[in-house]
Amino acid sequence: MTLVIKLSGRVFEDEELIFKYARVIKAYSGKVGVVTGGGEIARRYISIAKRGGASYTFQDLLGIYASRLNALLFISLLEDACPIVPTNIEEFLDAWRRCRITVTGGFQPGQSTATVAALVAEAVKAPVLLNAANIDAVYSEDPKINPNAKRLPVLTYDEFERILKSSVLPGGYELMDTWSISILKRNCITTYIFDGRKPEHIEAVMRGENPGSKITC
Ligand code: U5P
Repeated sequence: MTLVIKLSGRVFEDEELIFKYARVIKAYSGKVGVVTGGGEIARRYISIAKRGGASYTFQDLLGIYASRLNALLFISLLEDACPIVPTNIEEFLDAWRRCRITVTGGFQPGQSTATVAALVAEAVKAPVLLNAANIDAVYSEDPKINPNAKRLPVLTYDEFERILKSSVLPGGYELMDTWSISILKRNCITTYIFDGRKPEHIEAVMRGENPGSKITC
């Protein structure tokens, strides 16, 4: 099966975790598309640019370049990944045709890497998108604000959209942005959101388990 996975930028803050993900992806026998988030580098650079009065365009571009740096780091750990980081969907598809593993970061300002992951999943006709997130599942409310928030193992995109209060500012996207949801919804691609600190959850999803939240149309 074709595997499309979005790696939260937070993964790149833990060296051992990066190596573990590289091992899991190497061991997978099928075609893989990986989308890397911008993480701490993106947030730090965006914050400096913002303080200095830079436009949202430049703030987003810094986030995009940070996510590409994470993509290149990941590529460097995989022998059979395409050596270039695609910068748009056409370049992604070109790499996808030539290589078993294609790793990419951001594409263009105004969106998050969740939208890139949705566009990639759509383009390669992936039935599912795996989101190794910085939260272990979707909750009825932000569990950091309300500790009694309910964990939701299964939900629809409509329910997810109602819960999600995503900002559209550079570096401010949580979990997923609304554009990514509309792309996943129009293709009926199932999304699995799980704790990005647990690479073993990829295999769990492949075995038909649901280690976090499963979102369907
Ligand atoms: N970003 C974009 N376009 C993309 C991907 C990312 O503008 O296609 C920017 C956003 O500012 C985003 C940041 O918040 O890079 C880091 O990506 P993410 O880790 O938030 O997905």
